[in-house]
Formats: sequence, C-alpha cells, structure tokens
Amino acid sequence: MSAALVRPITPKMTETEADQLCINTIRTLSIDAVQQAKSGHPGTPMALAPLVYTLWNRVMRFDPQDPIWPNRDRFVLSNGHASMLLWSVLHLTKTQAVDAEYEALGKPSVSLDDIRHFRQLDSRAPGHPEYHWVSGVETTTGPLAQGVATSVGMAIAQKWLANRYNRSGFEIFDYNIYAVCGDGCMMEGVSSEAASLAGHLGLDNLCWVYDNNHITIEGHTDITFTEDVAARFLAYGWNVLRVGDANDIDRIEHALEVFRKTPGRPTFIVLDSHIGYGSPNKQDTPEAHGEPLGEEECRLTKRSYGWPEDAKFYVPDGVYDHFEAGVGARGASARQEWVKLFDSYRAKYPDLAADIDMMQRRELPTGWDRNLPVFPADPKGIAGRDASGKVLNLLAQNISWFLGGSADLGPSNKTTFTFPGASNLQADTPGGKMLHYGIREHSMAAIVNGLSLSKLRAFGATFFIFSDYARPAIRLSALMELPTILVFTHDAMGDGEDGPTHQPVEHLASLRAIPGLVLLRPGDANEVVEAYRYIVQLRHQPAVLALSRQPLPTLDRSKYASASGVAHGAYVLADAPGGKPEVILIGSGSEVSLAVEAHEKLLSEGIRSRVVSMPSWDIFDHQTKEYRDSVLPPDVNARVAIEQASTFGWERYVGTSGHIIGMNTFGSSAPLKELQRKFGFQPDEVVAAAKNQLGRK
Ligand SMILES: Cc1ncc(C[n+]2csc(CCOP(=O)(O)OP(=O)(O)O)c2C)c(N)n1
Ligand SMILES: [Mg+2]
Repeated sequence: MSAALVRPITPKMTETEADQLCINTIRTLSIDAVQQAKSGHPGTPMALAPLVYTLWNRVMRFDPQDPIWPNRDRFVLSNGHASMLLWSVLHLTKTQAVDAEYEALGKPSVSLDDIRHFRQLDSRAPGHPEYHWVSGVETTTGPLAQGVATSVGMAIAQKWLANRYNRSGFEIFDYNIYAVCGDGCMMEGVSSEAASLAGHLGLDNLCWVYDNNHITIEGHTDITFTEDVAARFLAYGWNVLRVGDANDIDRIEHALEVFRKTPGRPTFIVLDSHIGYGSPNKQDTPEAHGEPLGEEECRLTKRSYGWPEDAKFYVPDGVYDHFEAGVGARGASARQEWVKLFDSYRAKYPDLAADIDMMQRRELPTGWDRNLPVFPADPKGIAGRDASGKVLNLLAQNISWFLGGSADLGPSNKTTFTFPGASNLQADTPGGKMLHYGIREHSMAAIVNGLSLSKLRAFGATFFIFSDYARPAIRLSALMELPTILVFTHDAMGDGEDGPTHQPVEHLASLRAIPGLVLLRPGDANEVVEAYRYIVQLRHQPAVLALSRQPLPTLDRSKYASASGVAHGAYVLADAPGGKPEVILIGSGSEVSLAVEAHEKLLSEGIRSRVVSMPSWDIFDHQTKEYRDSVLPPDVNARVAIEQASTFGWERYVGTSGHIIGMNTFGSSAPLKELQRKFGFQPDEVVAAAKNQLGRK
C-alpha cells in the first residue's frame, strides 16, 4: 500500500493530526483483521482506540524493547473480546517477544502478518489476550471481569513490592496498573468483590476505565443493566471520574493525570463511548459488538475516517515513528534510568536486589525448605489442615515473597500466620504477608493470579466445597501456567455435621479435569509436607491442595514407604511380601490410612495386598511408563480404589473390572463416624471388596 494514501506524519503535521492518524490506524487494523477472519469484535476497538492510544502513547511507562521490565506500568484489557486493541498497539509500538524463560527472542511480539492472521492457528493475534502466548499481554482475559479482578492482585503486589524493596532514594517499584473494562465486566459479580477489596485497601495505584457504551450482545443495556455504576464505585470508596466523550484524548489524558495525583483511593473513570464509532450503519448497535462490519460497511467507515477505502492493514508512514517517539522514547528512558538506579541499589542492598532477581525468574532462595517438619508416627495423628498451617508458617519465613491468606476461614483453614513479626496486609500496612480476602472466593483466586503475575508466591484458601466459587479464576491460573497455590480444607465427608452443602463430592473430579492443574490430596501429615515441597518448586503450574479437617493417623514411615513418594504422584506405600501383590488398594487423603488398615487385615488372612497412596493423578500420569507400571503392575487386575468423593474417573486406575468405593450421591449431615458407616468407608468394606476382586469370600 502506498504511503501517499493518507498524509504521512511529518514534523509539519500538527500533534492532533498525528494522534488522529495513529488512532485511525488502530481502528482500521481492527476492522480489517475482523473482516479478514470473518469473526471477532470490531466495535469496541473502534470506540476505544483513542483511549488505548492515549494510555500507551502519552501516559504509560512501558518499554516495548523489554516488555517484562519489572517496573513497567501494567495494562489489562478486561473486555478481552476487544483484543484487536491490544494486537494493534503491541504491533505499532514494536513490542518485542520474550519466551517462558524470560529471554528476549529478537523479534516482534505481534507482526503485521499475525494481525492479517487474526484468530488463525499459531497467529500471535489470537481471539482473546493470552498471557504466555503473546508477550506484552499482562494477563489472559476473555471471561469478562477476570481482568479487572486480577488487576486488584497486581495492585496489591505493587504496593507490597514497594513497601518491601523501596528505600529512600530508591523507588524501585512505583508503577501503576490500568485496566479497561466494559458493561459485561461491570455486571459480573467478581468485579464487585474485587472493587470492594480494592476500595478497602485504598489501592491508589489502580485505575479502571469503564467503557460505558450502553451496548452488550443482546441489545441496549436498558434491558438488563440500569443501575448507577458510578454511585456503586463511590460507595466502594473509589475516586470516580467521568469523561463524556471517548474521542476527547485531552480529557482522557487529564483524567489519567487526576488518577495519578489522587492518593488513598483507586480511580474509576466512566468513559462514554459509541461502539462501532464511525460506522454509518452500525455505530451504537449490538451488531458492531461481535460481527465483521461487512465489506461495504468497512469502506463507508474508512471513508468517514478520511481513510483510503480500499486500503487494508494499512499503516501510514510515520505511525510507527510516532509511537516510537511517544511510548518508545518515554519507556526506554524510564527503563534505562531504572536500570542505573537498580545497579546502585544492588551495590547498596545486595540481598534485596538478589531477592528481586530471583523472584523475577521464579527461583527460590537457598534454605527455602529450612526446618520443614517431619512428623513422628502417631495413630491419633494430626489433621491435614494443621500440618499445612505449620508448613505455611515456615514457608512464609523462609521465602520473603511468600504470602497469602483465606476468604475469611483462616482459623478453620489453619492458614493464619503466627510466627513472630507476621503482620496483616492492610491499607496502612501494605507490606504485610497475611492477606484477608474477605468472603470473596472468586476474586480471591483472581487476586492470587494477579499476585503471581507480579512474581510473588501467593496462596488463597477456603473450604474445598467453595472452590466452585473460585473455579473460573483457577482455570485461568492453569491456562496462564502460573504457580499459584490454593489451600482447600474440609476436603470430604470429614466435614461431618455441616452436611451435604459443605461436603465436596464432585470437586476432585472437576479440578482434576483442568489441564495443567496439579491437584494433591495428601494422606497424612508427612505427605502434606512433601506436597508443599513439590508445589513450591513449580514455576509454571498452579497447585490445589485438598486437606482434611479431621486428624489422620501419621503413618509409621519406618514400617511403610517414605512420604517422599508424593513427588511421583502415587507410590507403593505398603506392599505384599516379596513385592508380589495379588490385589491393589489405591487411596488418597483420608482414605490412605483406611486402605492401610484393610491391608493389614488382608495380610493377616494371607492375602497379598499392596497399598498405593495416590495423592495426585496429574503428577502420576506424568511419570514414565516404567514407573507407573511398577506401582500399578498391568498384570494385577484385582484393584480397589477408595476415595470419599465422586467415583468419576477412577476406572482409569482400577480398570473396568476393578471396584471403586466412593460417592455416587451427596453426603449427609451427621457425625463423621456415622457417615463413614453409612457410605461404606470402613476397613471391613475395603477388605470385602478386595476379596471380591479375588473371587474369595
Ligand atoms: C463471563 C463471560 N460471560 C459471557 C461472555 C460472552 N460475551 C463476550 S462479550 C459479551 C458482551 C459484553 O458486553 P460489553 O462488556 O458491554 O462489551 P461491548 O460489547 O460493549 O464491547 C458477552 C456476553 C464472556 N466472554 N464472559
Ligand atoms: Mg458495552
């Protein structure tokens, strides 16, 4: 396409004209990409191009040469369907690509060719923003409101980092977090949870811009959404601003300046916009949301922008330079100054600088596992949650950047930090390590993602049953390959009297189904320790721990195998004489000791049984075939799986002829012992099932 198609940006062109040309480039790239793909969302990029342009080119401190510079401003596109905004701006700023090991690849993150192949296989311009797939994407978005909720975690993290690492004259961390969201994000409950906490914590480094276009897929928001959103945010304690015209970039810039100057509160900017701006027949209609404009409408729209009607994927001369002179120059100089500052910081505070380096690469400090407990054999034992509490307290002391908390169940989850010097994270103590998420499980999991994206080692906790409330964000942890940690206690019937509303049944199966998520259900206190030892070393995988409420016997490891087998996902805990079993009992969590009890009975009757403790399907499935066959020999088909949860899926380990002692209904409200009797989790039942497998009485 010839550069003469529109007036190129030259020094003679006014600033306003140059801005307009860049904005229209974003708009037309978005229009063309969606049209070419025959799918996507053109309307919101057309409306928000001025906002994104202003934020990136006039305000944000971001160096396209180093998209992982730790002190960069963060940009979150919570209305992820408007992804062409991000692909356009990453392309036009020539943001560079880095890999999962944080190495620069020497090529652009998003090429014009990627944009031409928007939504096509292997393109770095996929349907929605994907962290880990496209450099410069700060978090995966698409499920509406996840982005804004995650941004609260990022803002908590920035304050935490600043509090811990900044020193007088060394503002190592002073970045801001910007999130753009739409009506959908404002309707979803998780944004309210997150906004409530952000207001409580006074996160003045956080700015949400709300695209108030009154349009969603089914029509005008009159049909569903008529509340006063601004009043809601005032009530949350936010600084609420309004920009009445999304095309007024000076006003936008001014509002963003007010944000930066407003202490003690997060900022919410209501931006009135017109979806599909410039399209003569589709502006302000739901059709502009999620359909290509159509060839003829593309031409008409380009004409309204003063754009050459037949030009496609056209970047006029001077546009790249204008971005380079804006965000490029500002970001480069900010980063270079920071690098110098960090060099002198390193000389003065070598230990703190070393922490920051390690954290950025998701490494662990030496001594991270110092003093991890070894629990002596004890038939009465200790609850999984209690063992976990001891480990969490040690990890928080051994790893400076390890922090977390519970959704108001700390005393029950045993996640409270009690070590000397442990402090709460609050507005006036942003460097505390003990978080209180409040009863907001969904935003808790999103916030843990935001903390983890900021390279902190973070955990959240609640009852296992309420993992349902957190699941959408847990799924994103897995999709983003983040090493988040979720501590779920009261993992089965052990919840007893609280009854079926509180007794998880299908939750193990459901979370096991999430690709890449490591789920562990340890069988005794030493397995809890080993589970943490495994989890803490993960760099690119989230982990869920399912822990018992009730005490579980601490197995005698001089008699049974070492709990270090946890690292293999499943291991032979107790074996038949000579290691030649005729029947295998497989259990997890509270059912491991039950299996051991049954095993001892079987042995006493001369039946050669083996107990396999299987805390993690996922880890086990990733072992070599040789190892897996050594634990579950293919020629031993007499198998019994025992788990106080849905039987769903256990066939893969016991085969179609094996037996599963599990749940096919919800539980009941009763003391644990009665529940065990009612639902068949008793040694005699296991023994009977094993004998039945062998065709014996
Ligand atoms: C949690 C969730 N529910 C539903 C969707 C499907 N969806 C994508 S965009 C959209 C409408 C969003 O409206 P709005 O946020 O106002 O975006 P706009 O059309 O104004 O850009 C819906 C329902 C989704 N992506 N995420
Ligand atoms: Mg809308």
